[in-house]
Amino acid sequence: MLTGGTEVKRRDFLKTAGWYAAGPVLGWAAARRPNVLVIIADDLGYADLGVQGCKDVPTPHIDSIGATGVRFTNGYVSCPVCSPTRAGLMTGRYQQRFGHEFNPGPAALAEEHFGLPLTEATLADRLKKLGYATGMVGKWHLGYKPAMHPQKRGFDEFFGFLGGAHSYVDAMRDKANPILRGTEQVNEKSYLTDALGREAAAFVERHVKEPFFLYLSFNAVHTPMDASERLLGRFGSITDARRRTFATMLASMDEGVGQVLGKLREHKLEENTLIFFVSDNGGPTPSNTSRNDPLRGYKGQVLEGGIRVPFLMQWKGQLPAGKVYEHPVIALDILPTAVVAAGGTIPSNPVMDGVNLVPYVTGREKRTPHERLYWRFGPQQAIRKGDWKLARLAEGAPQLYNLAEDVGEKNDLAGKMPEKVKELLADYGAWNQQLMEPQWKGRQAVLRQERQRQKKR
Ligand SMILES: [Ca+2]
Repeated sequence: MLTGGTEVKRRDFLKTAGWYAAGPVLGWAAARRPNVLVIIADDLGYADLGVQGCKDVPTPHIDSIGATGVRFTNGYVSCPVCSPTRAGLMTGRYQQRFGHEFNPGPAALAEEHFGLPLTEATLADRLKKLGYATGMVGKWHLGYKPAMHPQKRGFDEFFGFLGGAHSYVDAMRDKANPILRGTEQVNEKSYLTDALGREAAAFVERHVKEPFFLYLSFNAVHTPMDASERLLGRFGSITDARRRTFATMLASMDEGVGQVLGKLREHKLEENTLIFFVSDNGGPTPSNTSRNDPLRGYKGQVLEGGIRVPFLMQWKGQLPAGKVYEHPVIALDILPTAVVAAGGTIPSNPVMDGVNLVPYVTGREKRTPHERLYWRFGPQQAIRKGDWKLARLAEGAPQLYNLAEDVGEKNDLAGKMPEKVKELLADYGAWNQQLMEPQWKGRQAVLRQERQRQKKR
């Protein structure tokens, strides 16, 4: 919680920065800079929201973000798994530029130097510099070591856990990955997703009088499949037990989002808050029953089902309501959009890959935000250029799809269109040259190594 002293300093800063004078001159409707709320879901598939076509689990609160603002139908993340996507989102940069290509594996087995490199400025660092109160609630997954802790990466406050997954019902189950408030372990008794909603709403309540940035990072609907007992009765009509569990996990997250949105409404902050909702990767259908239809593929793959996700943005009064935006966007865009909205600027060095989305969704800028988008995840590679997508999976030749005609990536045109394949490979190669080698091994390699070590003993 902020002390009085910090608040005074923040007010002084705002005066020095000339904010109070600059606002009206620049024509901003709001009397102060917008709050920034970034909500990220974990392993939520493209079709896992009501507004995205989900029929058996209502998600009215999350859906309302798209209804009050913008829903992106071609919204991507920069990796089909958790940690690298978050590294991209937190920096606005393709994470392979700084070697953050893979998940680390479980906390106890992760490589010593795993974590978002300290050379990178996070969204929290940038907004804190602009005088924002910054808080994070939920899953971090960007480093386990003390130097990588959220409160060392720009966040004033932290409630959550450092690992990649967590039990929802037993705070003490994973000794290497406890629930923390700041750096102190907490024996949380509530269902974890309920607790994250509670903490996020409390953060808003504490900071209604100043610009704030809240990063609300749910681990729902990632495994383990722990049902919310409280919500099971609501889904009695779902006969499949795992799907019923999933429904409670998703419903609890929707309620948590509702709590935070309700808090913003209560304090009349809706028109002064920029909100994003994304999932960190596509749904891993076999493990949690999530759905990616009509897309092909799952979490872990550079097919659309692994990288195209629910992607919503709201800024009431500033952005059109109920707009559906179809040009491709990517979670890397969240940082520049937020920093510019906060009155900051984006230096050109180091390279920023995301763009400010506001002029695009208001229609002031007619071009597409990204001529090309790229993915590299170990041996998997992909590029999207206009409607064309070239994807090389872990094995086999590159596949070429026209996503405007074939969103399900069923009709591989690579054999018929060698010139297009060549063009996209050359574009991909030019991007790939700018990247670093991965700075640690992927989760699978870590687990394989551990199995071999166990065998030798
Ligand atoms: Ca994930």
